[in-house]
Amino acid sequence: MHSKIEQEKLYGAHNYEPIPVVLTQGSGVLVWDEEKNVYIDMMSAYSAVSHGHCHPKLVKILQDQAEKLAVVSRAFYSNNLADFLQKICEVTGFEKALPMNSGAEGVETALKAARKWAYTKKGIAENKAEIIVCEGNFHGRTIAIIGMSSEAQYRDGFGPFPAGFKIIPYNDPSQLEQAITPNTAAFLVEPLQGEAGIIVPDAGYLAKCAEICRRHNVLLICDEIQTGMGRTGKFLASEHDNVKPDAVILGKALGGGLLPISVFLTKKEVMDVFTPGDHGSTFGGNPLAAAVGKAAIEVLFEENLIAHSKELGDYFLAALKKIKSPLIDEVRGKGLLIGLAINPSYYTAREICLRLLKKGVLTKETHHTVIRLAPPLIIKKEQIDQVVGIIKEVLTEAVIK
Ligand code: IF1
Repeated sequence: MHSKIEQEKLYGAHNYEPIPVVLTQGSGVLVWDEEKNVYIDMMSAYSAVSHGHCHPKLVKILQDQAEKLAVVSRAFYSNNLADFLQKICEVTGFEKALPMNSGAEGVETALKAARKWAYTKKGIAENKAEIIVCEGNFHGRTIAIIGMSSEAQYRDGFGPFPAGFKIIPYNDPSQLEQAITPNTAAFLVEPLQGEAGIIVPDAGYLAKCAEICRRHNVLLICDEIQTGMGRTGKFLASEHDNVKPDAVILGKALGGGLLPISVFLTKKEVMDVFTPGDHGSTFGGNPLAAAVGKAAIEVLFEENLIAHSKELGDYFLAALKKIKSPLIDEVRGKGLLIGLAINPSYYTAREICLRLLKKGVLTKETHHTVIRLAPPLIIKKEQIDQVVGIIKEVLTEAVIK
């Protein structure tokens, strides 16, 4: 067994079962392991590395800012936070932004804002606010967030959980209508479900939910931590349904593949529920994050990565759909967020991922049967062709086995 793997197992919590490869370096779409084997990265760190590994412009901005001013807390103003907040508001069309660090912190911020808005603006009785989420949701790992998860493993052993959450089936607007009560504050939903296995809802699903929410004065909050920042071929995945949610959470790629940055975006009426001291974070909106976050947005547009994600995603999806193999149950996705569902009667997705690893394609399974194919948005057509060829090889060899 690899000494680094042994060492990590000796000292680290066993809260993951990583694919057995020890990465040492990354550049663009490529990563290298200790034996200098090179891999095409089809995971992008769960869509946090959309700009490619160690993007030169973003690394430079990180270095320059780190030598100037990195962390001061929000006890004071800093000269570049305002520029980041203005940029993210202008790009998304929201009036207000609240910067945090991890995606889960961004989601917790949204939950708190929705509840306080329910009490102070909608007139729901104190402690009676309800928030609706979907089966198969993934919004993070805090107690409140796993409290609204439908995944037993994420909940087992961590109770008790906060009240005030309802779970409805995904991709069925009538279920939302039925679940809403006078105490409903918000509906929190992923435009595509990532962790559930890259589940793409029917076209128009989000638009119908938006109409229902509007009619019942319920906040529509989209978790775009994984689907945002151009991943699905639009800046926000909610744009595919021409929906402008009441609020959005961004994370992952907002950090440019270099550091954790998340942000809660909404209209003034909602954000104004926060008064000084209500909510915060030591690192939220720090000068380093503000510099990198603003640049991460700028690079997406400068390098035309959003349109590229759509074009290359459509190309990738079409190529995968052409593969004829009994091992493939389904190919689905949008932009460069694609899931390859493997027929479990043949292999687990992990077994296929291990075979892909041997041929230089790095990815991981989600939910036992789905292989995630979500490369950095900078990927070139030739690299997609290479990956498709390797997938074909692996599936052909696996059938013969
Ligand atoms: C893990 C996958 C899981 C997210 C959405 C919020 C968060 C995430 C839509 C929280 C985070 C990560 C977490 C990581 C594996 C990965 C993941 F969907 F991307 F594959 F787990 F479902 N909303 N997703 O996808 O953001 O606090 O992590 O910054 O926890 O194992 P975070």
